[in-house]
Amino acid sequence: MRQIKKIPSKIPTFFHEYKGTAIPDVDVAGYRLVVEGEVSNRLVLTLAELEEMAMATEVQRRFYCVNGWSLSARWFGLEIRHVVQLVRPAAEARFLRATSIAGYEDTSSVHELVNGGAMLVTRMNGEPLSPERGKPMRLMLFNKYQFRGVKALARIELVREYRPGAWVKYGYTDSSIQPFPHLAIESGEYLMPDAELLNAFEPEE
Ligand SMILES: Nc1nc2c(c(=O)[nH]1)N[C@H]1C(S)=C(S)[C@@H](COP(=O)(O)O)O[C@H]1N2
Ligand SMILES: [Mo]
Repeated sequence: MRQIKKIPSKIPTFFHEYKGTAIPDVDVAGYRLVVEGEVSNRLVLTLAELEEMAMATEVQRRFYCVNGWSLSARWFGLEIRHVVQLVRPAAEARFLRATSIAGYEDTSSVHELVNGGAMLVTRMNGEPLSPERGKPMRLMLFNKYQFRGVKALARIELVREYRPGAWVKYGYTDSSIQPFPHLAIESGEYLMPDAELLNAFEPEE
């Protein structure tokens, strides 16, 4: 039986790879995002290099979690369509796989990312991303559930093959945003529960 020791008072956000442990800080000076796979122009980018690109923009958009809440904020970064133009993937490489520093991954259709204005985000509401929010860089989707939007990005690959990510393995076969009402949160920065609260959830047997 499912046991909940304590009812959370905050909206749980998710960082599977650090569940129950402290989210480590990231050394921004040593950080590099690698974009590779079936591309003619492999990219290695520092945080500053991405932020200084002329195509970088800021948008006010809402993202949706499959667990029924949504969050609107200002996001600064680079749209995936620019990343695709820069690396020039092979025609067969129709998927984009994103992997976090600690190994959480998900794979999305490049077409869906480009169409939905997906971005590599480095700032939320004008501030650099906090470790909870995916410092120093995250992928963000606005037309699909955010479990595909990998936080604390280490690597992007343009690939031929789809591979199910963490949430699809849990049984979410379709990442389309469902029409039921989501709990709407406006620009909240302090939503991440502490480790104690995360531990209050007992996994289902
Ligand atoms: N690396 C990593 N990225 C992740 C996740 C994760 O567990 N690990 N969870 C995803 C899910 S399910 C959601 S809803 C959002 C939560 O983003 P937030 O913490 O900014 O609310 O991050 C997504 N990106
Ligand atoms: Mo989520």
